[in-house]
Formats: sequence, C-alpha cells, structure tokens
Amino acid sequence: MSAPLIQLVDIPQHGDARGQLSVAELGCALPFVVRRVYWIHGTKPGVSRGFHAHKQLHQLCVCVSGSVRISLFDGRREESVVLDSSAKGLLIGPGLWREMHDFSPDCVLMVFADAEYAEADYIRNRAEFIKYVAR
Ligand code: T46
Repeated sequence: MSAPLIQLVDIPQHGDARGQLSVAELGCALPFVVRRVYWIHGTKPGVSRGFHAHKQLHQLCVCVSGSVRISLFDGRREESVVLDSSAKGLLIGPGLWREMHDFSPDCVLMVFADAEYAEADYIRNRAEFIKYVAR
C-alpha cells in the first residue's frame, strides 16, 4: 500500500480568552529549517493557482484564514484536501504536482519553504512532470 499523498500535521494552538496563537516550530509542526515564507491572499473569484511541481523543495502550507482546496498528483494518484483551519498544515515534498482551487475570498495561505525561491526547481508543464516522475 502506498503512503498517502496528503500529509497533514497538527499546528499547536494556544487559545485563551484573548483569542488564538498558533505555532509552527522546528521539530514540532515544522520538519525542516525554514529559509523562506510567503503567503497567497486576495485571490480573485474562480481563480486557481499552482499547476506545477518542485524537484527539491519541501513546504508546509497553512491556511491561516478562510479555505482552499489543494490537490496533489504524483504521476499516478491524485488526492485532495480542503484546508480551512490554522490548526492543520499540509506538507508538500518534491515530485508532487500541486493545484490550488476554490479559494474563499478571505483565504490567506501561508507557506513555509526549506529553500529560497529558484525558478529552476519548478516543473511547470504537466506532460514534462509525468515524464520526470516516470524516470
Ligand atoms: C507552490 C505553491 C503552493 C517569487 O518571486 N518568489 C517566491 O518565493 C514565490 C513563491 C513566487 N515568486 C514569483 C514567481 C511568479 O512570478 O511570484 C509569481 C507567482 O508565483 P507562482 O505563479 O509560482 O505562484 P503559485 O501560487 O502558482 O505557486 C506558489 C509557489 O510558487 C509554489 O512554490 O508550491 O504556491
């Protein structure tokens, strides 16, 4: 049996009467040293994003507001998950085609990455990706 493509991690929450505080810490929710953080927000209605894979990059995606559906494809199987809680993070390793759909207007998707931005790490053509994972 193959490992699931969707790997969710629990993000510790420290809620009290004042509200919520969530923590992504190395060795706990974060399995790698973070070298870059970016966030996707203000996504227009009906827009989807992603449509690429990475050769090396590891990322943790946390939907800190609203919701988004993320699908992952390894060249054979496709799985998807709705992220709608800052208490869950989705780990996405290399060799996975990702697409992001159904962004809510208030969605803020925060992404922690283990490397600096490098366009050479992207595979943005699906046919090329399928060839790449079949090697
Ligand atoms: C991913 C998914 C979940 C930068 O200059 N630096 C950066 O760190 C990033 C992430 C992007 N960019 C530039 C590259 C493009 O000109 O921002 C523009 C939009 O990037 P892209 O079309 O790749 O965005 P998404 O939302 O399709 O994909 C992003 C990440 O790029 C990708 O690594 O896994 O979010």
